[in-house]
Amino acid sequence: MRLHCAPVLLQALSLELARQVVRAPPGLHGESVLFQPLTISSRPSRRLFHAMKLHEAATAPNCRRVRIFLAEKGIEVPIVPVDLGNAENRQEPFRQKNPLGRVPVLELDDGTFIAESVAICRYFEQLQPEPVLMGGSDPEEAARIEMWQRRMEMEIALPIMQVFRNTHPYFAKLIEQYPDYGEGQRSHATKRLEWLDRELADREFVAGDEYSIADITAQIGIDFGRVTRFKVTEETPNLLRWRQAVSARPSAKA
Ligand SMILES: N[C@@H](CCC(=O)N[C@@H](CS)C(=O)NCC(=O)O)C(=O)O
Repeated sequence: MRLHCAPVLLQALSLELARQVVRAPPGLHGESVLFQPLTISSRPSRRLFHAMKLHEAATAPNCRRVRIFLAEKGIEVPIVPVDLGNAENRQEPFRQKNPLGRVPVLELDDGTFIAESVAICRYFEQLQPEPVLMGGSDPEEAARIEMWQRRMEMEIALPIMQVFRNTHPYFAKLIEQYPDYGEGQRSHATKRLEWLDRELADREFVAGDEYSIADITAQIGIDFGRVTRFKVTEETPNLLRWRQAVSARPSAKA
């Protein structure tokens, strides 16, 4: 029993202490929170997050998703660059962090690794709920945001990334490419962008009237599409208006 309980209690304690630490005004609305060596004065032996690191690559869209998310929350995490061009992510010791060899990976101070960009965002959403980006305690809101987050992931960002992976010379020496599949994903993504334009006709943001992770996922996918000649033009005016709005947010620079 103890064996099972101990990690759970430790996790709960960490979460509570983390909440105490990060309950500062978010950066876009005030001071940012820097996850640096922390000493909680009444308990100097407990130092949380002193080694938290985000292993990531500046040009990778899934990494940018996390950076934008953190910028919106006003959270800063020390970054460890991973050299994708030289396939650092495909070699040891990176594979010990993520056997799939993908970035981003969040390294917690106890040596735990969290891969998958949305899982990393979820971690920070729970540490610092405000501003709400993944749905608060309202089940309907959370489900709606999740629905749109998944749609933006599966129908917009992923197809655009597959065009790059399967047709761009960058990946030619790194993976086996399927150019026909890549081109198929281009026409799929193009149709889905037209669909998203129609969806945005009657609301400000992807999941409703509030900005959320669904906007971030669409943004990183569509922005990344520039590399493979995706353009947002007057032909999709609602999408253009939305894109200008998310691009004007300070987090877009992340
Ligand atoms: N589902 C993963 C996908 C991660 C992913 O595909 N990362 C890309 C960068 S955006 C990567 O590591 N590419 C390097 C490679 O495949 O060699 C997530 O959301 O984090």
